[in-house]
Amino acid sequence: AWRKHSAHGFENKDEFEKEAVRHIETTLARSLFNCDELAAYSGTALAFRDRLVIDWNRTQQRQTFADQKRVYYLSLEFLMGRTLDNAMLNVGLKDAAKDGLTDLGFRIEDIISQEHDAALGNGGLGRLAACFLDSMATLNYPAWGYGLRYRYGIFKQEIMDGYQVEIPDYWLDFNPWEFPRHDITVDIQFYGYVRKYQDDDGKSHAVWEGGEIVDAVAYDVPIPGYKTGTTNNLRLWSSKASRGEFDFQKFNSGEYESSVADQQRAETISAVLYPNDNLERGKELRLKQQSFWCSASIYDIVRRFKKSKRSWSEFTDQVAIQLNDTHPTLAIVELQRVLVDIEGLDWEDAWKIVTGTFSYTNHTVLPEALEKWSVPLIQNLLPRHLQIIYEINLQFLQMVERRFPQDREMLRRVSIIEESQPKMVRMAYLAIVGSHKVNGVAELHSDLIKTTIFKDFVTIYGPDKFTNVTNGVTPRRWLNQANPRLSEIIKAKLGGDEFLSDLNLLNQLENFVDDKAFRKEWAEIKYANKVRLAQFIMAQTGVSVNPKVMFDIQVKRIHEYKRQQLNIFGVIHRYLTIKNMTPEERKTYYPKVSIFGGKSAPGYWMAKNIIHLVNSVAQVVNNDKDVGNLLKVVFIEDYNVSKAEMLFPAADISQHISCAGMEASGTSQIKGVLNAGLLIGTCDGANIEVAREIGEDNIFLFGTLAEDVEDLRHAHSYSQHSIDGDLLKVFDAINSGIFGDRNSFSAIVSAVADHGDYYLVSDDFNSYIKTQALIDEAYKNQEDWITKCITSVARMGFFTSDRCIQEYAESIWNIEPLPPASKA
Ligand code: 26Q
Repeated sequence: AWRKHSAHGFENKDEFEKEAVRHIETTLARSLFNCDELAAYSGTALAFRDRLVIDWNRTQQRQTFADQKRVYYLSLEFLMGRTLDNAMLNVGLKDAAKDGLTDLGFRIEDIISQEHDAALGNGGLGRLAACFLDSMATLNYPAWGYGLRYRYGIFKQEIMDGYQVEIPDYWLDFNPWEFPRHDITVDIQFYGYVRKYQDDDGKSHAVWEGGEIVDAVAYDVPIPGYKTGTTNNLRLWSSKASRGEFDFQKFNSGEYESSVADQQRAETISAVLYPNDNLERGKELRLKQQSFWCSASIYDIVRRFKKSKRSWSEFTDQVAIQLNDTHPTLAIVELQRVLVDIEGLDWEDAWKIVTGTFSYTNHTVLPEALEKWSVPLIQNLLPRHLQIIYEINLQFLQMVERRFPQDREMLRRVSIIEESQPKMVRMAYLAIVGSHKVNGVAELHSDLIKTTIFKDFVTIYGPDKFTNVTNGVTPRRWLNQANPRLSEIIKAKLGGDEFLSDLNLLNQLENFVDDKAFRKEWAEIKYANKVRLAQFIMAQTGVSVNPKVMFDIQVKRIHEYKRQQLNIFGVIHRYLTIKNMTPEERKTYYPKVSIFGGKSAPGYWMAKNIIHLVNSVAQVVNNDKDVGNLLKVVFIEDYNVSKAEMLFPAADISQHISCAGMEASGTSQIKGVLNAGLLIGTCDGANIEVAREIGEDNIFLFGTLAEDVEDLRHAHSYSQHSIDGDLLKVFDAINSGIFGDRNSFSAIVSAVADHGDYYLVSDDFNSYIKTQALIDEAYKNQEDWITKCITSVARMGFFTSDRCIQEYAESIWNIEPLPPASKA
């Protein structure tokens, strides 16, 4: 009912076929006689794209006309994954496409899997941004995303001889989901100098002159909501040599090569996504990316505001800007610069607008992940911005001094400028000072930032500036799309698919926990998903796994704090246990498949070692005749969003075993439970809230508590660090060389045994192993296991990203939904 139009609209199977074929023959200029799966994908995508575009144009018109407050979500990462299936769900004609494709001789699943993932992100933070876009559109919020259009997304991972190798991810060959807007191009300035002068009234002004200009060209991506006509916009900026700058003089005078080289230098800015997660590295190109994207986005937002002809005092009634981590912090400085230097506002008036506009989400407490930029670097690239940062800092420190006289230590601690050699700008502090709200992403994390890294700022601003919004995921992708059959039986039981937009409705599933037929189907679906994964594993790795045994997965970026090393030590322990058994004992032992996946940052040597160890252990275990089907170890190459959609539905159990206090939230535990798997986890991040929601009986928690971490670390360095006997046996096995060259893995062992065990692997090993034994035993009782799974899914309503967006909208952005007329 929300959609009544038909310009290029198809409404049924036959019309779909006509549209898809028309696109294949005309838009793509291909003959139907050699229509392969890729061409069929392209035709299908273009047919659905036409449908999206209609809603998109209407939504944008409606939002412009309504002229109410919008939110802008600034993120350097949007880890979107594939789009077609999601577009089909939201347009609502998937069945028509399915039947039409069958007529043309294709299976819809094969067509969907032709699409290349849009992988413009590293991991959790980027995927969160993608889930938030989905929820903002679904809830009819007037919202835009702003990001960078990287030519290369996160690298593709290949495993060669057990080692990670990075392959460039050139993904733009055919991307029907983006629309270039060559008419929306913004000049972006770098380098140069600042000239100061006084006008006739004696007022002083700053002018940023000289340097170089690069163009930012907008590419727009439609973001459809579920069961609504709202289709929001994601605007990605691409860098290009400036039209003004392209040196025709050079070009004509025979310096063709160097003029093209200039062009390439400009295009480098948006060329590649930085592949580090939770590690900051101060490279000039990264700073250039940040400032390029912030300037273009602020220019665009201000231009849109100015078209409404309102007074500046109304800016915060029209605009909210959310900063996804500190990566867009320069937007604060840029808005202040535009308001003061270009629009001529007084500093104080401008600053009130700025702080009323911005809010900042923190995603980490890891000190090595907190962004800092060197003052000389900013001075050179952004001379005016540096002056503004100093002025912001001065005003802030004066305010602090008035409130806390005589506390010089406090001033030193909270200064936005770190007095090091060279001086550094602390981006998180700048983001806090320039925002009206700061949030963490899970309760524990939001509490921790208030008592540790941002403690002084709570003293200064009071506790109300700091808040929590626990992360969530979109059930459209992470339940319906990833697990269509599970979604289907839930729909049947609940009498409709309203749960996909109101996830709390899942709680009605508890009424069916004893329903025999339902339980049977539930188990069959898990089994079918495991069969599919087993086939994939066979095709990709040649390893045969039995879908009847427990599938245990840990898939996420590889990082020491996430402790994949604890997992693989546990696997080795299990292997040694099996090896020490008699054939009789083996017959009654618990069989299991242990699945790993994830990328390491290319320069993160220890994480790469961990990948190598996992693959080396897999090689030995999978080929050991004594072990047979009791244990298989699999490393899934190139873990990404579309593989996640296959993996979580096939998991009996997933691992979220970070060192307590270090995983801000995590979101994959949510994906695990929502897809009818149980969790083993530490008391960290959102695990704690998952346990609270689903009940402690339905989750396997173990290990050190965050509050004890500091003391334990301290103990490691003083008393003799005593290591669990079982773990020592694991180390002996590694050191004996049975998994290959012992030297390759000595660093992994030493980090625990000799270098302070910062991540508390030895402290948690014993309880980890014991908990794994509990899981083995629990899995034997399939009836209880299924009860736990159904109960858990029923209680996961809280973890929809729709709830997150509602919280942000109400308590941070202060915005209202704008539903399409027919829904109002
Ligand atoms: C910073 C500076 C220079 C280069 C790269 C970076 C950089 C890039 C990506 C720093 C951090 C990231 C990504 C961080 C991230 O994904 N954090 C995760 O965010 C999730 C969503 O809130 C949480 O669930 C995870 O706990 C958190 O680790």
